[in-house]
Parts: sequence; C-alpha cells; structure tokens
Amino acid sequence: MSADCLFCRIARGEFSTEFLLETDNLAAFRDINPQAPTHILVIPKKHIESLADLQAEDQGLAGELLLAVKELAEREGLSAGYRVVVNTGQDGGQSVGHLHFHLLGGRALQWPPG
Ligand code: DGP
Repeated sequence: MSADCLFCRIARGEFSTEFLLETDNLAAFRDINPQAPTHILVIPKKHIESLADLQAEDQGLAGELLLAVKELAEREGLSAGYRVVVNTGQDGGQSVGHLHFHLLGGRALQWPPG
C-alpha cells in the first residue's frame, strides 16, 4: 500500500466506495467517469504502479484479477461481449498510477481506440 495513492486509499475504504467485489487481494468498483453503461475498475490491493511493473511473483494475483473481471462481466449480464483495457504509462493514457483493469460493456464499442 502507498499512503497517498488514490486507488490504495480507495482499497483501504477511506472514501466508503461501494465494492462490487472484494477479496484479500483485490477490489472492484464503478468508474467515477463511466465510458459505457458498465464501467468497472478492478484493482489489486497491493500497490503496483502499472502493468509494466508486474513481477513474476505477481502471477497468481494477475490471474485473480482477470478472473474477477470475468466474474463481474457475468454478473453485469454482458453476454453480448465486453472490453478489458489496461492503460499503461503515458502513451497508454494511464492517469492513475496504480494498476487497474477497466471492464467496459453494455454497448457496442468502437475499434480502433483513439
Ligand atoms: P486510467 O486513465 O486508465 O488511469 O483510468 C483511471 C480511471 O479512474 C478513470 O477512468 C477515472 C477513474 N477514477 C479516477 N478517480 C476516481 C475515483 O476517485 N473514484 C472512482 N470510482 N474512479 C476514479
């Protein structure tokens, strides 16, 4: 955990954010600025800056995060499909320096992204 990281603070429950899913290792909550009818963020509780900082020791955690995304997609009824986005670094458009998976769905999504 990092004291002043926004998503670490959310994971600690400092803002009373509603968690759609929570385990010892991860939390999921709705994005404050939704880009689709379903827009959920899935984060590790451990502070990892970005996907580029994921280590071999995080292999199990990475799997848990992806399975959580899949579970949430099912819960949200996204049977027509969905998109999982991990913006990484400056060119990737990452604005919060704590690894997070965007789960987007509920409408047809365009490709390519901007
Ligand atoms: P990215 O640009 O990929 O780093 O995505 C960061 C996302 O985090 C962005 O879609 C908006 C969301 N976000 C930023 N601050 C908050 C917050 O305080 N609460 C919630 N729920 N989402 C936030």
